[in-house]
Amino acid sequence: AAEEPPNVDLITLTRHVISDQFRLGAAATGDLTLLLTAIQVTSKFIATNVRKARLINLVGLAGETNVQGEEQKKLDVLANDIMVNALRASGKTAVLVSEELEDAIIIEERNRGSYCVVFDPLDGSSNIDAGVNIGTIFGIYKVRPGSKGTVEDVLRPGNEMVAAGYTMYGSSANLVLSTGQGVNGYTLDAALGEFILTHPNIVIPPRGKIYSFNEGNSLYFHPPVTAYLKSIKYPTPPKTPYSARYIGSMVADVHRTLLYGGIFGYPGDKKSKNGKLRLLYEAFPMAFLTEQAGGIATTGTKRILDIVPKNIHERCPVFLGSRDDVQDLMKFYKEIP
Ligand code: AHM
Ligand code: MG
Repeated sequence: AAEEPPNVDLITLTRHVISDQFRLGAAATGDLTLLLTAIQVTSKFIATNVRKARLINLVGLAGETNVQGEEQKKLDVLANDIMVNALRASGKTAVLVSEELEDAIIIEERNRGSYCVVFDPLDGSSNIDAGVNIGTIFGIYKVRPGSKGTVEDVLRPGNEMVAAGYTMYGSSANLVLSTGQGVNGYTLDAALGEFILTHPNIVIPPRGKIYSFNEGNSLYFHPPVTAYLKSIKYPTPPKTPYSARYIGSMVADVHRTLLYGGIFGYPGDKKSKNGKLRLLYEAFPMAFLTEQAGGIATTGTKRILDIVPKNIHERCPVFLGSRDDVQDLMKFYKEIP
């Protein structure tokens, strides 16, 4: 059989973002495009290192403990350094917040731009050594008018973010991005070294058939969560039970939820009042993407994107996914004290 002719009109991430910004007209200066270019480069660099990790002894512990008291893996440290260096050098940032760093980085005047980036450089660290999917999560704010960049510029609700996204390092590297006009997915073409638009306009199915919770924590779950899980596992016929899928990498679990639908949850429970996930650089970006894809992201009782953060590393309960599924869960929070 004859070989298919190559696609000669590839839409790269940069091309797509530029045309997006172009449509926005006068308001766009091109700075966000340049910042997103810098983020893309970090994702390519991290992807390369994730791929090589087992061969060049990057797995295992780096011998340091991060802010949350967890041991850092070597790849986490590397990914953090890659991002801090590239974002600073881009000249487009004013404030950086990383899961791996206790304090926000305030960019010195020489390199200062007008965006703030909050990120988890390598999320899902418990999966690194097993070669299971991990990812980078990021959210972007514009500094407040008149501000030169302080921590206050990122202690703002997620609904003020101008863009958010993640890169999943799996069988391929997938970058999923929203600049506030829907969600698009790009796949890294390793030969070209470019992210190519492969998933235009991602929309979450209004209802799914999958739930994604760490049910090993059931003992600590509050009654609304327990009752909700029971309702999807033991439904009244003719309804049939949901399937369980839980990778333990938020990026991978959310990625599947965006594409297939269903519900992802990391609740607050009797042991951890606010759950495990970090508001600024895990919950906000994923909530932003979920809403942009037509889904819902809630703590169970309130919209995640409306929370005003008090500190950069605070945690927050998370339920997100298909509209109908998340609404079902919220009903249990309304009905059960
Ligand atoms: P990390 O930042 O230490 O990698 O932890 C965050 C990860 C998320 O990716 C994932 O959703 C969650 O932790 C899984 O937690 P658990 O192992 O308690 O199920
Ligand atoms: Mg994390």
